Amino acid sequence: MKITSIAFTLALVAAVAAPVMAGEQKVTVYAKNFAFTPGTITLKVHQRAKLTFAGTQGTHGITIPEIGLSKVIVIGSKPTSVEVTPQRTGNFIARCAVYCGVGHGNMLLKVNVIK
Ligand SMILES: [Cu+2]
Repeated sequence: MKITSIAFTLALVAAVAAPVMAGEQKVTVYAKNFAFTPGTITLKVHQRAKLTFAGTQGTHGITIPEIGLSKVIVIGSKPTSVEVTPQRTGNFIARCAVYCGVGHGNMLLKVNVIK
């Protein structure tokens, strides 16, 4: 458990300390009961993207394995940023990964990865 949390902390520090490269995509997605805003994001394949998730109401979660985001990110009041580099094009649908109430099942984020 300790090793896991240290590794997690180091990964977080690395993610925060990573310089933003020219041309890097930056997208912020807000989560509230029961929607992601924007509801659709578009990323370029093979291009690094910094995704920031911020909750404005409730606690939610997201995982998008199709673009390399395989662990659930819990979205609370503190924004969380992750970097991904999508490896294939396609239209994917991510669902809220933390049960948040009656509208949970309708809480979707469409992720389009284009050339
Ligand atoms: Cu939910």
